Amino acid sequence: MPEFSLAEHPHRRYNPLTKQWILVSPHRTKRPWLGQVETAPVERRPTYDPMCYLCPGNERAGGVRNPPYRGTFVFDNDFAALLPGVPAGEYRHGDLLWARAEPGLCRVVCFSPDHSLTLAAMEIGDVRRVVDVWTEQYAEIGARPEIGYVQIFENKGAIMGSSNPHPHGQIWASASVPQEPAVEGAAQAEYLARHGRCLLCDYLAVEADARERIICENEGFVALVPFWATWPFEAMILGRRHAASLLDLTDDERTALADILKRLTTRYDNLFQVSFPYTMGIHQQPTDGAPYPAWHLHLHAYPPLLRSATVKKFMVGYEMLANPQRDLTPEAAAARLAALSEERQV
Ligand code: H2U
Ligand code: ZN
Repeated sequence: MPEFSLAEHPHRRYNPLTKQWILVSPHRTKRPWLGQVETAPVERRPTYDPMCYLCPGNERAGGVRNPPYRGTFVFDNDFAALLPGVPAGEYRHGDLLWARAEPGLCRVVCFSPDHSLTLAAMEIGDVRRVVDVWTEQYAEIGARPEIGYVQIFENKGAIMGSSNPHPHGQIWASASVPQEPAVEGAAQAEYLARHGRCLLCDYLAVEADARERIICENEGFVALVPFWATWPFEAMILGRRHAASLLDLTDDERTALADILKRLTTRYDNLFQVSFPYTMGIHQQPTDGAPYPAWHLHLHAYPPLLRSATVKKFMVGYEMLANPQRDLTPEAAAARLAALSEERQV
């Protein structure tokens, strides 16, 4: 029998943040691809779209008109999934039916007045202003006594469900800590209790040593394909220093975060020569007032594209019934992303 190889043999990988497993089938990337291969036309957008509900001066669905903003612009989501002032209440039938009222709020953050831009195409200084707005929003919303967690994210591209190509992201804040950050928070706390060190500080040290999955890096942050990545070109942005939230970043680190965001998203666009769709978000310390020494700020980017601008990964079959699976190894994905230019080619 040949020796076990991560690059050759089917195996499972463990995600220490979520305690879930992923099936990796590297031998399958050798199978022939008989599906259609298409190239998507590169979409060119105007800098202003009179029909866009996020462009400066335009009217939104609820009838409110946007101000003639020149930088970033934040407003309360007109169709908010979470609402403030929900009456406290619980519905319970033993251990079987259980529901609880969930107050919160939702906001939309326009990254730029320019309808044609994306984070990748924006100037670093303008991306830095987005980081500043995220930080201010996290501080302001998180300070509210009824808010326990602030989720900042961006859905980019129609296939990710984004309703509008205007550069924007969302903030959903809730009373309780939602599932994903709760699981990651518990895993980080458990690791700290067991090892006396931070899970993601230790993980970053392992990756810095292995240098097999790093995409790009700067003084403050490292972008890498995690060992346990589920999506083909999934990435994680990790702070080099143990910061629990955006509030703990220094001025230089905020600029470094803007820099790594622009560089990673530019590489994404260059990969298949298309404005690359993804869901990206910031995971950070809850704002419920409890101490969180184990929380290490990080970002996840989950892009669905698989092998071209039109071939998308779906989580179906085995993945819905058993566990997620991938063919391309995280090492191969990282090597492809690391080899790309940081000059915009799209
Ligand atoms: P997405 O593109 O990620 O769906 O974000 C756009 C958000 O903007 C979405 O949550 C909100 C939608 O509810 N929205 C408004 O608040 N006002 C509008 O006039 C249209 C869309
Ligand atoms: Zn617009």
